[in-house]
Amino acid sequence: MTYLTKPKFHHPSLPTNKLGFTRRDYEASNSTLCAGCGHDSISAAIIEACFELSIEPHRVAKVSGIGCSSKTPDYFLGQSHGFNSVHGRMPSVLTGANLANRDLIYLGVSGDGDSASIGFGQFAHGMRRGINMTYIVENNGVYGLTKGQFSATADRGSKSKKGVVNTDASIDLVAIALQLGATFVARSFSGDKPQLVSLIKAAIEHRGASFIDVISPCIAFNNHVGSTKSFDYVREHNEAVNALDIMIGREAITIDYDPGHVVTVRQHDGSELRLRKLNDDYDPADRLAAQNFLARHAARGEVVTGLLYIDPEAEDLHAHLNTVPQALNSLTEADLCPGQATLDKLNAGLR
Ligand SMILES: Cc1ncc(C[n+]2csc(CCOP(=O)(O)OP(=O)(O)O)c2C)c(N)n1
Ligand code: SF4
Ligand SMILES: [Mg+2]
Repeated sequence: MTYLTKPKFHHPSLPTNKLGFTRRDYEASNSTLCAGCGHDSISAAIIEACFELSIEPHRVAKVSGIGCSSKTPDYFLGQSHGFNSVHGRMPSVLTGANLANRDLIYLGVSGDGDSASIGFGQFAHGMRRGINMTYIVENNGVYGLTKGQFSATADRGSKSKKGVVNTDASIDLVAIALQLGATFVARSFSGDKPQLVSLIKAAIEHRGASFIDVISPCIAFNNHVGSTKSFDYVREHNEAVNALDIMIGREAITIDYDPGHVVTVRQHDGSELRLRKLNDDYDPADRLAAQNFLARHAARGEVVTGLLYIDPEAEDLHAHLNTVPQALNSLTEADLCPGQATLDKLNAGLR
């Protein structure tokens, strides 16, 4: 059986958010992934983030490709829009939907195979165009769904379950996203729910291309000694540069911080993010320094996590293209047809 619905019953005293919804209202079918798969923890973090942000489920559009990771939108936000596209083609489907209707919150869910192997070109163009979306890669270094072949994010020198050593150089999607102009770039770990929930909330609030690479161990094919995407490896080599304590501005600051310990990032739309520094030298507003920092730590086998880069002045694709604010399906003939006189003038200008 590939589809199991969850019972709707829940305890009457479950906490509710500002809309009166419980966490159960953000769930969907039961997961059919392997018990312990990192991807299920990411689904739980998405549910928590949307619950805490009090998002109306019908305002979210989930778009994915193919893979165990791309199956997960079936397991969260059951009341939202969803489109399970072709392997590696999620970004273009999401771009089209976003251009047609900017009012929805776009959540792109993909895998390392889906985004760094077959869909690498699509990933790159999604990042450089500044589509207003939260793009999550559930990165396990293998093609989990097709039984554990190395993907393009597998580190050179890491070992497969059968002991084969990967000889290809790896693609670091965070480094690529930084280079191509994504305006919110983060890395997290499926085993660190508080960090992941805060990053997802901040990414949803950011207007522009938000990318989160989440190391998400595949317990069936890539969780052994010699893998650099296993739970043990990531726990031992995780270096978090900052932590988002409270993130949505508009709310009063209720925690006292040591001066100099917190960076407040004021975004274009007036929202604010508050970052607690874990590494005093790390500046998340400096794209070049972030690239350098990442490369130096990657060479030492370290996994740098946290909010790695943010451009508070970011604008999205609609601002770049100067599109109309309404959803395209709400435009009438009067909006779309410029009239005979304008057409005649246009045609005359082309003669
Ligand atoms: C065009 C095409 N090529 C190949 C496949 C076979 N295929 C299905 S999922 C997959 C890899 C999925 O890996 P990833 O995106 O990392 O997801 P995971 O299962 O690891 O979460 C492949 C190669 C396919 N479905 N379609
Ligand atoms: S094969 Fe790997 S990625 Fe797929 S569900 Fe199982 S543990 Fe998760
Ligand atoms: Mg994978």
